[in-house]
Amino acid sequence: MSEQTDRRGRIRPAPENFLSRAQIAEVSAGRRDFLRKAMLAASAGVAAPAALAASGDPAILEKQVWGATLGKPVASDAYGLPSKHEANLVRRESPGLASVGGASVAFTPLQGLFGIITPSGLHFERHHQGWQDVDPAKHRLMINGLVKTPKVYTMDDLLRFPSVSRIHFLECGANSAMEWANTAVPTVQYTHGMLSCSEWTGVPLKVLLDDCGIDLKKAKFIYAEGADGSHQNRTIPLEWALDDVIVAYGQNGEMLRPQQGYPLRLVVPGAQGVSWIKYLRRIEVGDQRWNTKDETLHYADLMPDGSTRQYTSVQEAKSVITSPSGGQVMLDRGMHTISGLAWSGRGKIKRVDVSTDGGRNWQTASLGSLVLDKALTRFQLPWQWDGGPAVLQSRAVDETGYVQPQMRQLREVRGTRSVYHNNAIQSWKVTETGEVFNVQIA
Ligand SMILES: Nc1nc2c(c(=O)[nH]1)N[C@H]1C(S)=C(S)[C@@H](COP(=O)(O)O)O[C@H]1N2
Ligand SMILES: [Mo]
Repeated sequence: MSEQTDRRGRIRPAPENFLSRAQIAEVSAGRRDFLRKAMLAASAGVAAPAALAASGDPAILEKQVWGATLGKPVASDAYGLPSKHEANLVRRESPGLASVGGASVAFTPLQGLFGIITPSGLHFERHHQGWQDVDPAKHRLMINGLVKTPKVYTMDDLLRFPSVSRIHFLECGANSAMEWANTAVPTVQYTHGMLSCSEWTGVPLKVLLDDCGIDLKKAKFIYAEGADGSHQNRTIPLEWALDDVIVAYGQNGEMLRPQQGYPLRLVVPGAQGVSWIKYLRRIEVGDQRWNTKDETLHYADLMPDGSTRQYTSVQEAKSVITSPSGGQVMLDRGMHTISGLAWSGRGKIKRVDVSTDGGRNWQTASLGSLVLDKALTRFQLPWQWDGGPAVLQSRAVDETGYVQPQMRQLREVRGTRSVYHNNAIQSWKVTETGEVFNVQIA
């Protein structure tokens, strides 16, 4: 395991993968001991900046190999990759979650990211029947149903339309699904990592529907379908289709990654991930919901009385502290910065409150410079850690006034056997030894 990655300030990175609590404690105890000794030896009573030089820190005093040798030539004809020191920061599959890799999920390492954009190579992946590298020359999009002229578009056809580029989050409706009954996974990568945010580029769906002459008197819904083996499909209300839905080919300035649906996917801002059809091949316009197998049972809410609540496609306001977060270790007391992400499928984030005492007292966090509609929003709060136990929480409020619920409030309505749409407040417990654990408090 590399110690260089997903670190923030004086916080040790989360363990590479599932470790038991005992294992986490063991690893971190050894590491902390080492650092404490090193720091004691280094700082004995000297003022901060001078302390480094006086301590004889070789990292600043000695000439390093990169200052004494010729650097490597330009990386021509090659796609640039992150530093080898960042090799620990990768998507990971939660062990035991799915038995088949083609019907699984690889989670985004939220604990190691800055700002609001997810690097494309770290965007979470969720496939129902594996991913494909579709040949764009053979890919087509058909629009049919309640339109004057059904059409079949090539990728070249689509690239001739004026495009829009918008930043939106994409969250699977099953994000945080394991946590309904109790805590199940140790790190934010697994509790919240079915969440990513990109700049998406493509043609507004409205433009294409107009191009085909949509029958606005009769049309009420659209149906979208993927070209992969799962033929993932979903009904989407026409109001959304005519509002901000994009037929997208671009992701963060380049073509979509194959795992994200190259060469074409639907972007349905604010809706749960399953509506964002990848490898998009067909859109049909109709006057009622299709109620296909996928949308009737999956990504719908099992209620305590055994009934299924359908059509809850909007991802309600949610937030999570990504640093410090589960599995990380605080190396010393004093100044830290609590940092995290907030988002709402209903619009912009208005405010994020942060508590360090399990919800008794709240402070308003500062929001990053970009506060966008249906996008991840970065929040921060300076925190003096006195070395005592603490429970860190964040609570998002969106522009509709909706307040992110406590787990207890959500369970009162949804019970403990639900799967989808868990947007409860997340709690991280910081112990006196600096370890951070995923906990649920009453
Ligand atoms: N064609 C197709 N589209 C799909 C899926 C799929 O398996 N096939 N999975 C859906 C689900 S459940 C989610 S959460 C998102 C995940 O998108 P990502 O893999 O780009 O993160 O894609 C959706 N669109
Ligand atoms: Mo999903």
